[in-house]
Amino acid sequence: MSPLSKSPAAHATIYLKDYKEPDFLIKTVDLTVELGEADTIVTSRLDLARNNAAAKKLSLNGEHLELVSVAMDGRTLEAAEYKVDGKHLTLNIPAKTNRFHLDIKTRIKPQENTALEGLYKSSGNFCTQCEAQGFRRITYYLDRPDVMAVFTTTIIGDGTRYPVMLSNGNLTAENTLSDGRKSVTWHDPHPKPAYLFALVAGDLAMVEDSFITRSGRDIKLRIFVEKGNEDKCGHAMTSLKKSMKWDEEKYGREYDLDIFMIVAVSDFNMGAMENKGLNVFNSKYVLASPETATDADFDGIESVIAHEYFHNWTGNRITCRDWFQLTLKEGLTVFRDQQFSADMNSAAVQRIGDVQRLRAAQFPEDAGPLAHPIQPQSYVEINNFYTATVYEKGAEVIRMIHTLLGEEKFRKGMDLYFERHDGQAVTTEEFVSALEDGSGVDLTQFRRWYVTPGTPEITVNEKFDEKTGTYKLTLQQSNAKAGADFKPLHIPLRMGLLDENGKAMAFTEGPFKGKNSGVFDLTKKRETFTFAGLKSPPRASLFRGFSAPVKINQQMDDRDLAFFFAKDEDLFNRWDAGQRLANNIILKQIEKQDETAALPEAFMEAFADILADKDLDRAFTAAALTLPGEQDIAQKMPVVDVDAIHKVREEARRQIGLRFEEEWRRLYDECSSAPAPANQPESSSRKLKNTALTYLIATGKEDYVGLADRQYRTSDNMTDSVAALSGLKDITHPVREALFADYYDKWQKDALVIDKWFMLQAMAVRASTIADVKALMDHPAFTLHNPNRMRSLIGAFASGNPVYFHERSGEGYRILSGVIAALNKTNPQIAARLVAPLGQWRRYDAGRQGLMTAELEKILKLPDLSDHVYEMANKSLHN
Ligand code: 0A1
Ligand code: ZN
Repeated sequence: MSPLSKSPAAHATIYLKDYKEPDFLIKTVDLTVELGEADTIVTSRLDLARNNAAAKKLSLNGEHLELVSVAMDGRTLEAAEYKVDGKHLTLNIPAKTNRFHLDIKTRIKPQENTALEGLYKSSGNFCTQCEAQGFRRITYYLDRPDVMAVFTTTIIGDGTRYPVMLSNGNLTAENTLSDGRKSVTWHDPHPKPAYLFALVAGDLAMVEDSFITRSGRDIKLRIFVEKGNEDKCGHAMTSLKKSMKWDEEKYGREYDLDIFMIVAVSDFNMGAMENKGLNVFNSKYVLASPETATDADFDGIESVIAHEYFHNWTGNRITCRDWFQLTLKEGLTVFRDQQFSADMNSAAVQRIGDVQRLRAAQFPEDAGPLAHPIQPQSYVEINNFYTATVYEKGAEVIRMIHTLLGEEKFRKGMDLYFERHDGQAVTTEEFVSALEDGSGVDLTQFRRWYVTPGTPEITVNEKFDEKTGTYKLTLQQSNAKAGADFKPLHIPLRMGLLDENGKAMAFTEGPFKGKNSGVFDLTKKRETFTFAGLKSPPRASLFRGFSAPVKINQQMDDRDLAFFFAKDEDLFNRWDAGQRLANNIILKQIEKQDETAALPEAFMEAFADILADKDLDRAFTAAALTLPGEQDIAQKMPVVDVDAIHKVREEARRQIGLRFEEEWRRLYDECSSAPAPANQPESSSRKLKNTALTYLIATGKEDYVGLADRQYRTSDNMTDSVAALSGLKDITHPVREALFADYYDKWQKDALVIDKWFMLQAMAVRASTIADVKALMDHPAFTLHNPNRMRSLIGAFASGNPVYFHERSGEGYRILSGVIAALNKTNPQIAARLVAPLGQWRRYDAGRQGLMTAELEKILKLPDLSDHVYEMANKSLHN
């Protein structure tokens, strides 16, 4: 048998319009996996049912498999009775055969699987990753989400090497076989697509807890980790229990098996995976102690644990009909995890973080060659569509539905969605219809969000008639990516009016009469809202809470922005006004080509006001006092000048550091010693303290290098340690070198902690950076084959260090394309994810454009170019 022939059609495009129901369905699967050191043997019995009377052939997906045997209804088939190529096993099915079973035996080698898809080994343990199309690397199957089957899985292996053997559902049998091997059987009663299948086997430690559901069922909660990490599971477990409770209270959703398991593995392509009853996590999103994880890591764990848990209803019980519907589960589940985190923490700070992430990752994607609607219409490789657009913009789309319907009607719509579609594989259209029917709100025009790429731009025009006291607000929509047949979207505009002192002016008429804030429906290309009966000209605070994922063009000078920064009662808009103000000022300084010019007084005063406001949440203050990032500023330049942005921003930080030096010192001390204010977590204080530290270091005074040194040496938590290193990363100074050396020495045995060490150095902006990055690639602790380690150096360099990634010689680009070439062979999924920074080439000067496109062309000429990398590089170059 020839298992690995060449794929039939190279880089074929798959279209949503070609979707067809499956010809056959699979009712049950009985899977036996015999784990071995040289070979793993997978035997499956599939119970199949005809779904299309005319179908003559059954074509099962299978890749990187060796077929050992196939039998139909008990009769082993001859080689002439089926066809195998690199992607399928195809059988003829007689016309009258409506129900039959297949027994298929395959041989695989998980220990050689570097792609981390299907069954693979991580630190000596077996684990699986089947989303989106990994199951076809385990056995021949109808590997598509609209084929949902009941799985029974038996795992057989050496019980001393692999005492823990797990799969989905409930444990039903555990035996020792006559040959001494261990055998364990799991049964999952919920029909599911193959992408939710999971299997884990290894010598793992377990941490156990329980949760009583609102109907009184006692659920076992188990977290499995490598031995020695048991004491780092507490936060993950607490987060899980909070998530379970929250989903019951907020959405009425109860857990549906008797056991919920999480396994942490150190080699994982993504963050985590929602396999039914057996979530597999990147260890980064499970393991934490204050000594080894930062506050940001703790927040990340809380939100990823919640995300995967929430998928049990939005993703697993109701799944996607096909992969074009990915946002059905991902947009909705991100929205739910954001809501959860907002409820657990400061809602305003959470929202600021959500929007920062959207603007940093999704806006550039939507403005560049890889732009796609949240429901793509075609793809070459589905793994390339686990994007910021499908996830983060997808979540914004759900949030807009929530805003348009209001809390109560949204819940009614969601209830109907769960009731109507439980146990089904559905489309986004079915989701929107359920929300419409449950709420009674018409979403006809709103549906355009699903198929429109690009970020809408809203141009604002304001007029006030003194005589009549009438204010006219005109908004115009446009979208550079949507093309000539642009159709206006239905956009929720949450807004309020302020008087000249910053006091809210209640609406005098209309549906929000007497209220300070309301949601208006923007549905036309150009639309005017009139507000009458006003005594003085109002100032409009628009898109409060970022009520729609749009860009706003509103004429505001520095004074206007400073006004909103100081006064807006909407904390999100307050923060945003500060960011816009800082952006404008930095862009003006760049234009002047005089980076040392003094910052305008209006800006300094606005900063001073926030610094002095003791009533604000410290985490909010920290966010408000942090300048927009270099990439954020870059998005506003016609041709990005990475060097000018860096210089001007650093100079602004130096001036702010010096101007408020006393204040920063006071804040630093206050936040280090005084306990966090009641109702604020300690992490808020650390955030503000470390913001103060970076401004103090920015003054350039030697004293503050000493302060960072002291902070590092006396720190009892990773947040403060990393902040000290981060504050010093850009300078060349004996203290810096000593601290980085000490950190490595101290933590070399803890991979997640060492990832931070690589990342900080990859993001350093100093003359030796390129040489440092190259040296780090040769460091004994570096490997391209662990995704976390690779991302911490190469990902951080390409996406987090604009100055040196875009260094004029092109060396940064060459480093990246070399890594892409290497990973194209071993882990194409991860290789493809690295292409995007090169795809931004149109944003740079001619010299850099030439260098970046040269690397893309080189990538396209690689021998054995994977579909993954091909699609990203080809679109990056030609779209
Ligand atoms: N569904 C997961 C994301 C995920 C997707 C693909 C993976 O492997 C290729 C792994 C995880 C989530 O949204 O968390
Ligand atoms: Zn997800």
